[in-house]
Amino acid sequence: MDRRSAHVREVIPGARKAAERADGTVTRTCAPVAGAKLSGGRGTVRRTRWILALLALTVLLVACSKTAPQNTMNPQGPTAQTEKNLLVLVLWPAAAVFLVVEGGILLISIRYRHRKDRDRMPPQIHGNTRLEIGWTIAPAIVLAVIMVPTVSTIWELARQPADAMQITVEGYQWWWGFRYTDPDMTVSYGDHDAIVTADVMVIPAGRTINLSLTSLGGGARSTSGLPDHEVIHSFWAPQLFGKQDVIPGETNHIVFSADHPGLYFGQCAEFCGLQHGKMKFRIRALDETEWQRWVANEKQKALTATDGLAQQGMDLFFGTNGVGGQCIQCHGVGGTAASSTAAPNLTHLAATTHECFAGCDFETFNPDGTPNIEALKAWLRDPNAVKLGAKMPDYGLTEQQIDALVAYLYSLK
Ligand code: HEC
Ligand SMILES: [Cu+2]
Repeated sequence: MDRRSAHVREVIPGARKAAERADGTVTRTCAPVAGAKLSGGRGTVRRTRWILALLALTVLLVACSKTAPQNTMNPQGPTAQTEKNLLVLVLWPAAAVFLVVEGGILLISIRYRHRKDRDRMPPQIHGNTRLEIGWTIAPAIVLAVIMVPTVSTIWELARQPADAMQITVEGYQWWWGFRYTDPDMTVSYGDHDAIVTADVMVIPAGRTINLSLTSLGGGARSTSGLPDHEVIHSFWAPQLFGKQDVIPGETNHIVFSADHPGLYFGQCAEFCGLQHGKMKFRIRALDETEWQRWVANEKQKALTATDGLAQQGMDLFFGTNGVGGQCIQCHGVGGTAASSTAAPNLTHLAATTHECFAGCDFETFNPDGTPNIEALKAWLRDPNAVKLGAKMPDYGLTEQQIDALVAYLYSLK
């Protein structure tokens, strides 16, 4: 007589034999004793399961919107189109494999599930060389076939055409800077440096653009003058191009173009610190006329405030009268003494194309086009209160100083 518990007897081959009576029936199996009830109530368990499944489905379906601005399946340029083609190409074989494998699992687990009247253990199979060779070779063939379009797409997208427009993308914690490095994109004053913007990358529609991506640190610079807090970001505008890592000390490239004038949304896709989720950007593609107008405006130095309140703000910004002057430690304003590159360049902060600020966390303008004064005031009152962790300190400005600074900043068209 085997004195071990029933389940031990079940799992050890041979032990079962010992449990078998001479007439072939088994002394005890895993089957619940007739009449035994499950505690807890089966209905509640089933209902909870349904609710959980529905919740999961809801969360999944929320992602399905044809009009979502960051939809990979709705490409608006050749790079995103090429990437989508590859995705769809791989998706079909993957769907077929999924159906066969998951269908098989479902079919077998339903067809051969445990039943009350089935007492016998099914035959125990160990190893099947032909099957194992089969399911090793089949996926290898599928992967080898998929590799051909994948590798050729990688090569195709890595090509950098010589006539492409060059823009350097700089990742900071937590905002994006854009530097237009082509010789015809220099400003018309001072050392004729490159046009520099933040948050919104303005491009000419239809023109091929070669982005050089690099990470430059945390906005503020350490006392040694070197960029601080260098981290890895990822640059991603789903309708125009897939993700590309932005790495300190390295230069990665994205070559892309936008088919039509329009607005495209993007964001950082690599966890880079506290405000990673709000490290957004926009790409504004303009038609040729509007593009020329934008370039001409960006080449101009910052306007000098003439209005009384804005003038006060300008004095505070530069510390002209011995008060203020902190702003120029980090921000640059074209054609003035403020030349720091540690924080967003403010030369044309209030240009209509610069529609969002601080990592596109805030709208620069209200829907009717008027300045979004409240947002900028809240930012200056205490950047960390509206964007936790922001690398811009709270300077304890008075409401009057904030009004003056806001007036100045909105004069920078
Ligand atoms: C220690 C460096 C530092 C100083 C000094 C500083 N800022 Fe900033 N500022 C930043 C950083 C960094 C950001 C971007 C923060 C982010 O988006 O997370 C920023 C963002 C801004 C923006 C939004 C710009 C854009 O295009 O996104 C404005 C406007 C601004 N600062 C105004 C000011 C004013 C006015 C002062 C002076 C009172 C000032 N800043 C002082 C670091 C600084
Ligand atoms: Cu980031």
